[in-house]
Amino acid sequence: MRLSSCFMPTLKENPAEAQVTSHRLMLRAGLIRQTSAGIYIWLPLGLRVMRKIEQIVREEQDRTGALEILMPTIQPAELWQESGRYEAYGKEMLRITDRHDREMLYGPTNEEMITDLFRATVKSYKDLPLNMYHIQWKFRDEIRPRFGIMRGREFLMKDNYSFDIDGEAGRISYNKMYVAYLRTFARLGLVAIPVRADTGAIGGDLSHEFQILADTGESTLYYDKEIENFDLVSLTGDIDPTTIEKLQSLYAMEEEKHDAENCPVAPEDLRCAKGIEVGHIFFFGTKYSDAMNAKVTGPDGNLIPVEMGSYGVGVSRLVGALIEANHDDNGIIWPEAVAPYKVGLVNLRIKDDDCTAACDDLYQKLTTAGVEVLYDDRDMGAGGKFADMDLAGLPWQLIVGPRGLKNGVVELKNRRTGHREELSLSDAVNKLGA
Ligand code: P5A
Repeated sequence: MRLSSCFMPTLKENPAEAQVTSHRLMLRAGLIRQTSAGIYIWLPLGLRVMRKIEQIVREEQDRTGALEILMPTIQPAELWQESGRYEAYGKEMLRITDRHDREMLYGPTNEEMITDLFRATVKSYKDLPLNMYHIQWKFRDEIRPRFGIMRGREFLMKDNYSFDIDGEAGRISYNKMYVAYLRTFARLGLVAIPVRADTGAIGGDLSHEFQILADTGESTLYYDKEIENFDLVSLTGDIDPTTIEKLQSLYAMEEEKHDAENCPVAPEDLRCAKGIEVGHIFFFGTKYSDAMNAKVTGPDGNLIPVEMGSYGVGVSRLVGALIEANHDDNGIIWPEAVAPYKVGLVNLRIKDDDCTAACDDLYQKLTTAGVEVLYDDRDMGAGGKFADMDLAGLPWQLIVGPRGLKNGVVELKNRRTGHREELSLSDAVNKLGA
């Protein structure tokens, strides 16, 4: 993509409304624009990052055998009246009336809708286990939307729902998701601490939140430092049940539930850190299947209410959380797995024919090799170009100027380490294309 034809409205100044780094950088780097409180337009670069996160989340779901569907954003009120949550959800639910005066709502989550799908279509235990997910926009009329897309009103969530014949099978599904979440966050380059959680509006008795560590996190966590020894980032193979049990038995609590006096962890082994909740999983058994009469025939012919769990990843929130975990004073530092482009190609002298010919050639060769390149072909000073590249946070900067070209070299800078090296043009293509 040529920057001259890309839409990347950057801001020089820090926007006054942004309190946290990720919000500030997302606005400054031209990733999002607010349209009303907690509602945003995703601009080209921001959208590319979100799509990459979505794809990693999708691949890890598909790996577990979960099936992708797409449920609508608008739901009928009746389903929520059946489950009892229509009143209970209160003002956080955006209620809509259609032209026939039917009560509808913009979905804050989809337990009711999928339970309705299930009861209408699945009749026998032989069709279980079943796990379906979708990646869809949600609306929650948060009382205090803040931190940009981290606590938005409209946000993108991956949510899935498991159906099992009994509690034991339900817990196996739960643990499968638990592992899939650890894998997903590890692929995003994040350390996510699984914390025992309350089940709140979703319900049930078993629940974990996945919290990534960041100083600007909204929650304060206390956890056994053993958890770090698990090296969560490299826990990407198949994890055996004993390891999962061990991990789940380790102490990790939010501040509100942490009781310093009765904490089972010795003070020297206890860690305290701020976290951002990027995922939340629930096993709630028959809460919705009882309320909505979702039953299957068991092996003996009796009708059995199905055991369910639901599992959510904050896909749009992850864009902000990733920035909180990956930035410096100059801007964003995208992990390669989610970077909007891998390489920023900086043409230092657009008016110099040789320089521009060399850049055009590099752009073409890299693109042909399948490398995603953002080519800064704008006619402006080097200082502004360097500042924009650092702000945008692409993992590699390939800097091309007339002086280097005289010696047949270009400069390659690693955004994270700041390391620079001079390379021949062909070595640069080979290195970045590898
Ligand atoms: C689980 C999936 C649920 O809604 N039902 C379906 C369950 N869980 S949850 O914890 O309420 O939300 C799941 C994840 O969504 C993200 N999230 C948000 N992201 C941005 N803005 C918000 N206002 C917001 N609310 C929730 C979080 O990452 C959360 O873990």
